[in-house]
Amino acid sequence: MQDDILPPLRRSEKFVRILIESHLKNKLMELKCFTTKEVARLCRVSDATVKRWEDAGLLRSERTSGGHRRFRVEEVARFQREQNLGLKISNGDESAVRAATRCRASLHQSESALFHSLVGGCEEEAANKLIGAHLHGESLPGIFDDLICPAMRRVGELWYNGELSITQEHIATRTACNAVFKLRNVLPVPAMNGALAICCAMEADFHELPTHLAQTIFENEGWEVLNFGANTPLYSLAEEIAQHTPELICISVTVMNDMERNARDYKIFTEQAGKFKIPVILGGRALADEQIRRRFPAELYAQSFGEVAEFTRRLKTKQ
Ligand code: B12
Repeated sequence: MQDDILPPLRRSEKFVRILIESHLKNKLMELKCFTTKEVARLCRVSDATVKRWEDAGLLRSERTSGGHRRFRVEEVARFQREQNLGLKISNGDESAVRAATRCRASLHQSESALFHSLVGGCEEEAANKLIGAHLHGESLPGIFDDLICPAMRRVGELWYNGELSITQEHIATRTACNAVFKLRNVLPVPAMNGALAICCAMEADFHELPTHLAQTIFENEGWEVLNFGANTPLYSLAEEIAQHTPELICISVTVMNDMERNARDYKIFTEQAGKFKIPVILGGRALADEQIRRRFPAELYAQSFGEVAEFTRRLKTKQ
């Protein structure tokens, strides 16, 4: 039946149905589709390039009722696969595919998907999981606290139980670091607030991943960051403070080997930080020990990257 010969009530019913369908379509598209900007970030090209692909019919899109382009997840995946974009296999991934298959066969099925990508050394796969979580609205601290940390904790447990070798642990950490760098590259650039944060891990602590996570959190809040990485002597950090006078210092302590020496160096270091009224955040599993906390006073003992982000935001509002 044609629209113009429908009785008035039927016509308004049809109008309401169209409205509901259009609303549902928009909602569905929000759930399962990427915006032009998101596709651009995934493929590491500009928004204009994505629009050109769409205009040329290479990448199919749908339109919202407002006329905006929306790209279905499967369509973007097809396009990336066919064009070898964004999902390219990077250094180490090819041999890693075989290693991953071996690991997947021998390890428990119940491990997280990210865990498998990390232990298998599949950088792109791991990065896509993190980027996917970000695009689906997971916060950055959430990605770190709820995806990366549990996967790395599992790596540590299996290593401790002798089910993963040291080399597999090394591959997992390197893969996690590289995946975090890739995620960092697609994060929207925040408005910079002109503040500087310094982060590192304490001397004799070789765990570097927490320093990269802290760095990314600060950057995401609009801070400039100097990350000195693992194994940073406190006397050397004190010199950097005098030179750069940062607004915040964040030190990661996963393991504490020589507590007496570290406590001595830390006292001198905090005197220097105190002169410039610079707050110090300490984070890491070594700080779970009450005795260690007593010897290492700090403005915050962060137990999660969510707490770091929160603390940083509160500092910012004071400025
Ligand atoms: C990778 C790894 C290594 C690598 C690091 C490589 C690298 N380039 O970074 C290498 C091989 C060097 C290594 C060495 C060792 N490791 Co190690 N390692 C790990 C592993 C698997 C992952 C570490 C990691 O990056 N985690 C990611 C962080 C962010 O997660 P997390 O530690 O759970 O942190 C949580 C909080 O503590 C907090 N947090 C942690 N750090 C920070 C920092 C900031 C700033 C903030 C805000 C929050 C925060 O947030 C997280 C969320 O809750 C852990 C397992 C684990 N549980 O993590 C073991 C682990 C930390 N290592 C351990 C051990 C024993 C060692 C060695 C002593 C082994 C040995 N006998 O040689 C040496 C020590 C070397 C040294 N002097 O540093 C133990 C520590 C046990 C303990 N006493 O607490 C663990 C827990 C493994 C285990 N299950 O037994 N390790």
